[in-house]
Amino acid sequence: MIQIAKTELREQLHPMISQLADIILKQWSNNLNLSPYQIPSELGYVEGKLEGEKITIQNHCYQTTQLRKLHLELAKVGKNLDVLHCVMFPDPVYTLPIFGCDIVVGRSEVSAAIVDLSPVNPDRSLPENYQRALASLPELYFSQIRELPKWGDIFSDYVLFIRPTNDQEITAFLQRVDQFLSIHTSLAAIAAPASRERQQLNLTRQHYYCTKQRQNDKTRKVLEKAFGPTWAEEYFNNILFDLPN
Ligand code: BLA
Repeated sequence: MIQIAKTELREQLHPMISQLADIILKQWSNNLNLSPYQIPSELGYVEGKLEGEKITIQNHCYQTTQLRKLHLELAKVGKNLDVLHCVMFPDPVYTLPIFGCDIVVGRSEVSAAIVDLSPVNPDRSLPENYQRALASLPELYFSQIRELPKWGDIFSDYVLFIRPTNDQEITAFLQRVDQFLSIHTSLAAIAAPASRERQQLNLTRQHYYCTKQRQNDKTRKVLEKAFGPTWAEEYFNNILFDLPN
């Protein structure tokens, strides 16, 4: 099991976030052959405060043969904003979707919970084995489905973007993330290298994904307020949504 360096931060976060962090780290350590991924050591655990509230960020980063970067970030902003951010970027040698998940809790209410296996096919379709596995999951009902932002054309038809309204919906969302991760870790581990041409396309699509995610002004605003615009821009480009070489 992966050890959490600073358990204190996780314990201070909303239970939906600490439960999801457990689910993600368990899936990674049980189902993948992880190697460490070096991020600049000063960015593993970050505290910032410019205007207003203190922000604390904790990063976990790993890699496998097929996945160039598995990133889980937990953040606490002042007393009232908790965030979980997770992306699993494939190595472009493999034609695999990009797993992404974000949970935002403001004043103890979960305002946004999103999870997706985002396609790297230009027609936004997923590989057939993913489609089969996802189509066989039971249908879920959530009372508040949120509208995707303008930059959200990167997401698949299986994206789940909700504002959970009770504990049942929170549990259902967590289960769905667990199922996405079971599917993804098992299918990613058996993926074979793509043709040279396809690898180039995978790279281009990953650039597109990162370019779109960097347009999330809500995330940018939080980081800018705590660390200033230059730091926020660098963090976006080098830690959250860095492009593969
Ligand atoms: C929304 N993300 C948000 C919001 C905040 C953050 C404050 C607004 C909450 C709301 O609309 O209810 C903040 N998210 C952060 C911060 C970090 C973060 C500070 O990750 C990191 C330090 N965002 C992602 C990933 C996805 C994602 C991987 O990082 C999806 C796979 C999605 N976040 C996402 C979306 C919204 C959001 C779609 C709603 C944006 C909107 O409605 O305009």
